Amino acid sequence: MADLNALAEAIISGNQAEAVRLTQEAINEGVAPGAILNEGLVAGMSVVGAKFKANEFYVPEVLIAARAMKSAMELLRPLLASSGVQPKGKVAIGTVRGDLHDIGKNLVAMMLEGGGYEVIDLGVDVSPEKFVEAVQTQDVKLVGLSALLTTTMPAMKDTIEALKEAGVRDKVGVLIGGAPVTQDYADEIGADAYAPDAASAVDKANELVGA
Ligand code: B1M
Repeated sequence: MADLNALAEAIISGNQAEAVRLTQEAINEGVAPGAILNEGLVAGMSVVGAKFKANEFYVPEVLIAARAMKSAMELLRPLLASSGVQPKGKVAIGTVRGDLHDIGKNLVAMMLEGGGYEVIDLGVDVSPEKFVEAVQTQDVKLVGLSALLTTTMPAMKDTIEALKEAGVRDKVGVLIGGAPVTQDYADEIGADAYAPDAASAVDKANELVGA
């Protein structure tokens, strides 16, 4: 009998092989893909996020858990698509123009995926135009901007301005973060939310899309 609690535990402990095995077992037994996602993978990643926030887990543990989650997601993704389980929404995330730091952005992307979002990762050094194009061509609900350098923070403002100029600013929520970024800066440039870490990013995303 498929054990979704054990699957959540495998994610929390970052046991990739066990996470894949339990996911496959649940699929074979006909457990609904949405239940495997929410009661197994998302439940596990929520605990990981809470532990990370509480400084009980550090970056390596989160990366290992996210790797287990991603491997299990590979099995589940095609089934979720065909069973009509809707992600909470699409998030286009990237590190802003001029900035090559991606460790934090990748963590945020993985936590968002673990939180039930479809993530379009635009990579690093992403121009405002590229963010605009993602919003215009895909049904994006949230734009996530990451910056690690004080010198690239203004590119966050430029990106928001570009969204306005393209007439798509009102279609999306804008979430920003990165070590030098603050709530004050988010307010100053007109972002919708700021998150200090990857787990909070999921909470903020949920608030913004009403999930
Ligand atoms: Co760079 N670097 N770096 N660097 N680097 C910093 C950021 C720096 C603080 C180091 C220092 O001087 N003490 C400094 C910035 C100073 C400043 O601007 N005030 C700096 C500098 C100066 C530079 C270069 C200019 C160095 C040079 O070439 N002279 C250069 C710039 C290159 C460029 O981007 N154009 C550079 C290059 C590099 C490497 C390539 C060597 C490497 C990056 C590798 C990579 O990312 N693939 C690197 C690294 C690793 C760092 C440090 C050491 C670590 C950053 C990191 O990954 N932290 C960093 C010093 C430090 O922070 N201790 C430093 C771990 C990560 C999990 O945390 O990214 O903060 P973080 O993400 C967190 C939160 O911020 C938040 O959630 C994450 C998880 O909790 N968050 C979001 C992040 N994005 C978010 C988005 C959200 C929400 C939350 O919503 C969308």
